[in-house]
Amino acid sequence: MLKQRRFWASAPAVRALFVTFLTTVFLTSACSAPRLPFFNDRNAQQESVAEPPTGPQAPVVETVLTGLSNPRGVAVLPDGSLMVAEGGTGYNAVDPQEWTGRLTHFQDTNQDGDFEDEGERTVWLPHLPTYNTLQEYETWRDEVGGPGDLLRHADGRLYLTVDGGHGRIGLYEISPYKRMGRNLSARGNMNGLAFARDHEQIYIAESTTNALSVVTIADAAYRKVTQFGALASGQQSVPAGVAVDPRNGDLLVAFFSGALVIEGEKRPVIPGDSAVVRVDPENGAIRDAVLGLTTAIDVAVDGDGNLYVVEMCSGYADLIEPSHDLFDPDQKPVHGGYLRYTGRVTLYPPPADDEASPYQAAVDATVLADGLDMPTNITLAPDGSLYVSTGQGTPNRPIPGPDGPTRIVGEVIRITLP
Ligand SMILES: [Ca+2]
Ligand SMILES: [Ca+2]
Ligand SMILES: [Ca+2]
Repeated sequence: MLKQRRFWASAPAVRALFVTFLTTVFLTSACSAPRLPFFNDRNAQQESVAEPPTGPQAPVVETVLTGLSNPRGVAVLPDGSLMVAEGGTGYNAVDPQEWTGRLTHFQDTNQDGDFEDEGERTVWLPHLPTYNTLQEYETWRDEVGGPGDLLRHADGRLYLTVDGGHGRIGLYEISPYKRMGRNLSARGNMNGLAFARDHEQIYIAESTTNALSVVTIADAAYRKVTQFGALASGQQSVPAGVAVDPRNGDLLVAFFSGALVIEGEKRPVIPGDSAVVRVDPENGAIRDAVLGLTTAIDVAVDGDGNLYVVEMCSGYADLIEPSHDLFDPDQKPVHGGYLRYTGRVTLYPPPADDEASPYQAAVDATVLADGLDMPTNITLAPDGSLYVSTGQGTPNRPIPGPDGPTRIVGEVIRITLP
C-alpha cells in the first residue's frame, strides 16, 4: 500500500503529481520504456519523498501542518479552516505562563494551499497545561499530556479535553469568541470525545477508569454508559478513542490496551491485544468489532459505516529511565518506550449484520497509511477526508527514523480517499 508521501498541500503541486503519475503509468505500460522517475516536475521533486502510490485508486497522503508540539484533536470548520489542540512540549514549568499546551486556528486566507502565510495561524489559548508522564508518573515512556481531543459543535462552540496531570483535568467549553468557559467534567483522563448525533451530549472515553461515559451539554449531567473489563493478556483496556456510528448511534471505542509486567519485564504493549468494540449507547452492551490490533488509539466512522482505525505503533522499544533528560537535544537517538514510525491508519467496511463475526486486523485491514510516527487522533472532515495527528513525544528529541536518526516533530496529515 501507499507509504506516506510528505509534501505541502498545494493545488498546483497535487495536479502536477497526478499528471506526472498518469504520464508515468501511460509511458511505462504502453511503450515498455525504461522506468521513468516518478516525480519529474521540479516543484514536485522538491516537495515529495518516499514511494509513489500503487495506482490511481491509492489514497493521497499529504502533510498539511508541521512543526507542531504534540498535535492531538483537530476540528475542521465549515470554511475548511482547522482548529488544532496541541499537547505542548511536556515541560511542566512552575510558571503557568510557560506552559506550551495550546489551541490554534489555522486558516489558509490567501488560499495557496498552506497555512504558512502571515496571519494564517491564530493562537486562541496559548498557555494550557502540559507535562510528561515519564517525569510525573515514572512510566519509562516518553508520553506528553495536555490538551487532547477537540470537538466543534454545530453552534460554533468547541469542547476540549485537557489532561495536565495531578488535578488539572477538564472537559472545557470554549466560546466562538475564544473564551474558555465551563468545565463539564473532571473525571479522570478523557482521551477521546464524540458528539451524540443530536449534538446534545458528548461521549467520553475515560482511559484511567476504563469506562465510557456521557455528559449532557445543557446541565453537565453525567452518566456512565459502560465499564470495560480486562483484555486478552489480563491488561487494562484503556479506552482511548470514541466515535458515533451516524447510521444507528452505536459507539465505536478503541482500546489502546495497558502495560504489563511479565516475569519482571516491563511491556508497554502486547502486540495484537488491542481492539475496537461496538457499544450500545442505551444498555452498554459490548461487541467486538475489530480484534488483533496494536495500540488502537482513535476511531472514526463515516456515513456508510466504514470504520477507520488509528494504531499508534506496532510494538515497544528502548524504555527510558525516569531520570532521562528528554529535553537534551544531544541525547543518543532512542525510541523511548514505543517503536517510532510504525503507526498506521486502516479501514474496515461496515459489518454485514449484527451477527457478523469481528474483523481480524491481520487479514481484514485495508491500509490507508503506514510508517507514521506515533499518530494519536483522527478526524473525519465533512468532505470525507481524514486528518491524523502524528509525532507524539517530546518535540525535537532525537529518535531513530526510517532513514537514520531524526527528531520528533508534530504534524497533521490529510488522507484523501480515491
Ligand atoms: Ca496560505
Ligand atoms: Ca504560502
Ligand atoms: Ca478522537
